[in-house]
Amino acid sequence: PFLENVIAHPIFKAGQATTTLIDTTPELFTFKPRRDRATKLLNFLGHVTVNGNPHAKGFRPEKIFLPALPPKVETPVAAPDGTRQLLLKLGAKKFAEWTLKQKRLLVTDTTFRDAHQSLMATRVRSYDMLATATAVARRAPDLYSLELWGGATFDTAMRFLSEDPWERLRQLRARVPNICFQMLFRGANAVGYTNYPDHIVAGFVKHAAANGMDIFRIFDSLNYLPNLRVAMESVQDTHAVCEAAICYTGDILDERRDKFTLQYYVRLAKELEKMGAHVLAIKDMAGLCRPYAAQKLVKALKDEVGLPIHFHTHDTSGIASASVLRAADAGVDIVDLALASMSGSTSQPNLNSIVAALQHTPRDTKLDLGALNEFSDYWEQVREFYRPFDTAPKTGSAEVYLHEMPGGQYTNLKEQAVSMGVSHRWPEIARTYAEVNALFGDIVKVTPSSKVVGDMALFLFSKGIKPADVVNLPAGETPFPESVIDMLSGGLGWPEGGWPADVSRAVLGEKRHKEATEKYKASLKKAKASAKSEKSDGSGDLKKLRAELAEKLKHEPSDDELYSHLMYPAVFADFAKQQREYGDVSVLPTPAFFYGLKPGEEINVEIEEGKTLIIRLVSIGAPDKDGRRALSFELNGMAREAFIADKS
Ligand code: 3PY
Ligand code: ZN
Repeated sequence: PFLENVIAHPIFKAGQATTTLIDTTPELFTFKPRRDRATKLLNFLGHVTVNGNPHAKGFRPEKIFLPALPPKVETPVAAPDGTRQLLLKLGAKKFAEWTLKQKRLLVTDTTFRDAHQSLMATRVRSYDMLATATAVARRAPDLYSLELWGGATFDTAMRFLSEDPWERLRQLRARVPNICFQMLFRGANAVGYTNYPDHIVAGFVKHAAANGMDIFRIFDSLNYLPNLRVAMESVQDTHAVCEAAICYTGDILDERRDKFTLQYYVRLAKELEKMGAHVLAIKDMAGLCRPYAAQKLVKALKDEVGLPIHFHTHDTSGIASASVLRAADAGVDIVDLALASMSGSTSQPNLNSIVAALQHTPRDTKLDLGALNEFSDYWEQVREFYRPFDTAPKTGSAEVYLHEMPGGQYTNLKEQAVSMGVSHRWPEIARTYAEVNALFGDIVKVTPSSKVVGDMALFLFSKGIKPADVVNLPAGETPFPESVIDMLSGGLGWPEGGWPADVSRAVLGEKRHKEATEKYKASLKKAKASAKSEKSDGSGDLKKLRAELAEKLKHEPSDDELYSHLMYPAVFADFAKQQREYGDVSVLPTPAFFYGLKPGEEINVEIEEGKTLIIRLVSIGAPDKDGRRALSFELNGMAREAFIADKS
């Protein structure tokens, strides 16, 4: 088992093991008891088959799904060098200079992250990504990056898919050695929803970079720049690219909206450049950056800052492709797009069509459209597996300019409205969301601030309180959602100009309102005073946290376990329990994972390279007197039974 541990260690796998690996890696000496992986998987399949997967929303497809055919790829042809090799060779600064020199429009493919976060509640499993990853590395090596991690993927992987997000990162890295990997990082919130201490943010960044992350897009949900500092500096200490984001909201072309103006964005961009960003992102998370606004903004930023500009938008309006093309005309360096069958609506604009649109023009992306179309065909089949989660609007809508909801939140809030039984009143809810935004003084809305606006909107809607009337409520006496109280107390940092005093007073009560005001004033002074963050190394603190977790787990935690636990303690505990019970279920094909098997259905399950189980469900027995059903399987041709309590 010791040798197995060594061979399985990522440093060994990466061919970078020296003898110090043994001295510095105590976990090599922790031996997992031999488990019967097949038995655990049969139990899992049995449970899902009899009782359904609790995360599949009760959906039971009639048909047996055929496996999706991955795009063709000749193996063992090695993946050609790509941006990852360039980054490792040049270092982040020179890599950014290289980026600036490219004439072609560079493209980030968001299919593995934001596209499914925005269309399908972030439910796409590693299995479906891994099946096409080898082809992507070989047939689209000229992509600038693959956005495949961070944002909501970290917790949903564990929470709904029983998957280890760190494993996903390493498995994809093993298949795609050549294209830069990109993640979305929520500044001081890392991949969570609240602010974390500096040393946790810094440790997380370091661990992600060591496991293959190359580009960190860092943003703050209120554009409160001090919240970006620790993450930015931590990235600058690694090999990776520090891509700092300005979150775009409002409309720079509308002169009546004088808060989020062109000057405001240029000022932020210049600050980020000073803070050491290698690349600047325009993060238009709701798809509000209209075509002519995109052109004007990109032109101004190109004139005023020396960094490559990366444009991120969503197609919620249906015309975001026009924004991308206008941005390209204005000289934007990189754009985010999603493969055709995973694009449009609340997702990114269509990668394939933009590639086609730019062929034979000066900004030709030089990507292989035939390959991209095959990738899209693959995803069209895969998307079928996720039908219960696929709830994005079917068409573009100009309503987005009214409610300004980010792509990823739209489907979530709509789901919440369904579960509250008020989905038929959606237009009112959307209006309330817009009114809450106005109440808060018109703010940037993106995770987690967008969630707070949503919480407040649903709260007021369910209580029948009009947002405009909040300021007339007796101060501090209404049981507002905890998230709202925390945000107005400065828990997420501060919006431009602070919170409106009358709203803060009504929500927090006089005493806490005064404290919050003092905190805000102090933050303004501090932001001016500190050129660099005073982050302590926090190693003592991490040691303590690690020891606490060791106590819980009854073994020395790995860094994966430590950071998963620190981000999401309860979710991680459930995930770890599920792993002990069923083993690694990420190896199951997606329909089997969500919907179980039908009698006669057979699946191939590769539990490790070269080790495949052929599992066939033969029959499902009637419940016995204790309500247990016997499920007959064939496992590699041998009869096996699982006894499952029928709780359906
Ligand atoms: C996230 O934070 O998950 C986002 O996608 C924000 O746009
Ligand atoms: Zn997005």
